[in-house]
Amino acid sequence: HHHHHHCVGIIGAPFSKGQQRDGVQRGADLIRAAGLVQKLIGEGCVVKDYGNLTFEEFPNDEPVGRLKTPRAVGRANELLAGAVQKVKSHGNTCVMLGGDHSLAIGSIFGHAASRHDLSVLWVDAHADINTPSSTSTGNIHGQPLSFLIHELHSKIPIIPNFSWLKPCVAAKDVVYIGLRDVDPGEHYILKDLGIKAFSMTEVDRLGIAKVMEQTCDHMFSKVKKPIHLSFDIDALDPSVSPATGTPRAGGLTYREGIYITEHICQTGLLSAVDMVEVNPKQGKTEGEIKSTVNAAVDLLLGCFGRVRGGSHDPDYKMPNP
Ligand code: Z70
Ligand code: MN
Ligand code: MN
Ligand code: MN
Repeated sequence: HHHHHHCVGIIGAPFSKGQQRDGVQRGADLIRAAGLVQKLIGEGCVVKDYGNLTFEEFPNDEPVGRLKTPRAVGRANELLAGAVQKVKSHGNTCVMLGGDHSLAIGSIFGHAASRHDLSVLWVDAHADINTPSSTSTGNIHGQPLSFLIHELHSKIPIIPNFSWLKPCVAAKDVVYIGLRDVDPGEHYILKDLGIKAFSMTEVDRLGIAKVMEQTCDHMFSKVKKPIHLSFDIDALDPSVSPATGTPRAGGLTYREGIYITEHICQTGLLSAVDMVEVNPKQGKTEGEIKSTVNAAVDLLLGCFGRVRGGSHDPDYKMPNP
């Protein structure tokens, strides 16, 4: 199992209109500049970088109900969905570098279009499952799962540039890890739909190893499904990843984050990953930005075979004295 190579396709999505803080559109290029591609190759991956998407501008993107900049978010995700579908059709594990978390709409939809029967592992401080009516901020990055889950279909109104989107994930196929900032309407939905969630309380109670065991038990209760890992960098504690739009105290440690990715890699079922909400403009110092970007890179390396105990090729030859 250990020495197969991973084929990785990277898409950059420099998009910020799912929320209101400038800077998050630079996340993808910073993660690349930290050496992601070379480091993945160093782990034995075959990597194709598909480059950055170019998103259309919508100068008169007035709110629809509470939703902010709906036209830009709808069109960006339509474009991203097509790009993810293409990467999957080439047989790659898709890595989507954000950008904000509204991009999970297109990333998961495009993934589901080529691999139905996905499981979604959502690692985040936030539940991102507000509906366009329950949202108090109007920011679509707080809502992507409501657009994707079959059971919430009746809660989604008609929105310009979203007509391409159909729900593609069942509530039973979603698992959360890291929650610690959940709105009342979101909590209602989680309980109503019985969505599996390991908040930071469960991480504290069980430890990350049991959380991952139970996460996989839940995801693979019947058949082995491809995994979509949607990783919001704010899931990690702000002491590790401060350069993000809404840091929240009491998050996952660096080690817990890495453990999640190592465990998911070992299932052999990882099919797509989002790495989102890295925002250099939210870092107070160069060091804060570096720490956040490095954490994102290390999490991605964990997804693709890096193990902390070290490893060696099967044909490794011990040098003679
Ligand atoms: C809130 C909302 C959110 C990230 C904030 C916050 C959502 N529940 N997600 N930062 N990454 O606006 O719906
Ligand atoms: Mn492997
Ligand atoms: Mn978040
Ligand atoms: Mn999020």
